[in-house]
Amino acid sequence: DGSELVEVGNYINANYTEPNPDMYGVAKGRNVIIVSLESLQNFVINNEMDGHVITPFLNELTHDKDTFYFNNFYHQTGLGKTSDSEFILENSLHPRNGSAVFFTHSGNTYDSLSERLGENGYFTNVMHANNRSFWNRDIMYNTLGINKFYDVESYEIGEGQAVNWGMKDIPFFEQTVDLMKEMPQPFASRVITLTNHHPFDLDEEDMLIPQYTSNSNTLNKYFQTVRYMDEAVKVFFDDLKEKGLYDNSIIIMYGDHYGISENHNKAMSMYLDKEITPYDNAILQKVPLFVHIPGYGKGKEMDELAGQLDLRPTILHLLGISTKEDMQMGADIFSPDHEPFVIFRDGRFVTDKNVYAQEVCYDNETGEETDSGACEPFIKRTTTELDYSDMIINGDLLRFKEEQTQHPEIKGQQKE
Ligand code: GP9
Ligand code: MN
Repeated sequence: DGSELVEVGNYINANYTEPNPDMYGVAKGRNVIIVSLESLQNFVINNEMDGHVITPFLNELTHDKDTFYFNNFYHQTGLGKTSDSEFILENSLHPRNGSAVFFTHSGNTYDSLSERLGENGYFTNVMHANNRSFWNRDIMYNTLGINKFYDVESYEIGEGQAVNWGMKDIPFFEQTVDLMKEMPQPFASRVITLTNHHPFDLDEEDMLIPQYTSNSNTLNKYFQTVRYMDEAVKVFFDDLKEKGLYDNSIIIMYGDHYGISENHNKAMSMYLDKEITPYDNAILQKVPLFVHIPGYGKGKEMDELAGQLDLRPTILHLLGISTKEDMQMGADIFSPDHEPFVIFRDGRFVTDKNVYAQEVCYDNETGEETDSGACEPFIKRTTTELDYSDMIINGDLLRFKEEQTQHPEIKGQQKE
């Protein structure tokens, strides 16, 4: 009931961090372009495979003056994969354990990023060349208050323009920019790529680097599709510039979840030239995050430890939109008070000092097992936060918040 909302609300209020005044509103009024980079893990950034650069364009962005590149940023998804990353971005809540929240709780009331952007005059939409019912998106996007879903029907897939799961990223981005040209501004578009998806199939002509050689066909092909996606992002930036949409936008890009599962540890161990422990598996859940603000000029590489739940408050604050009243569990990454503590959906966590995985406490610097005392307080906090997040979702608690804000008299009644 409503009293649970009060309990969770107290927890959330206690964790609220003030925005960084230097960053608050720096992208106010701009179009917002959020790119979900399919299965992109951070280990490929500024790295090579057999002497081949894997992500040349993204590497450039890591030292671009208009870009903040976060090299210590984690995905927090569960079984719902891409849809979980969308849920996290929209709500700054944890997804559900053991099932996809897009399927199980698409009828809830949420206080989504899209809804908040809509209230602030944005035309909100998602662009993704797949069937609209995949991951129950058609239903969930309505629930999240997203104005329009540009699904596969909005795209024309010409001869040779599809591979693997569907439309190739390069023609997808090209048509995406054409569609953006027609949108009312300011718009907020979430753009979801697809080519770099398991089993990482490509047409010969799109293979810009060779395959890796290991016992894992998956890892061998992964480098090639990542390289292709990198090229696609470059095309996207070029097109945005060419079509006049670049300067007045902010572009946020992040990896949605891992692409290489623990089943490929042997091959990964060969590539990284080290044994893969549970500590390493946790560290491998890093995905890159880029916050690109054309013309900003003061961007830099950031090693603040953060996760996907932090995206919602970070984005809203960059646009000068307050989140003080919001039921969110992440915090603005740019806030001076942002805490280096990332909780994974499965109960693992990372702090600046430790990594907790398989019920073992590791030293985050050395990767060595360490006294569990250091992890103890964070184990408790992890359980509490995951429980509270589940309480919000399972109890559909945000519907009470809506009643309270829309009908202040109800709030008064509850207080008595
Ligand atoms: C499907 C795409 C991939 O539309 O988002 O989903 P995933 O399998 O990565 O969750
Ligand atoms: Mn995905």
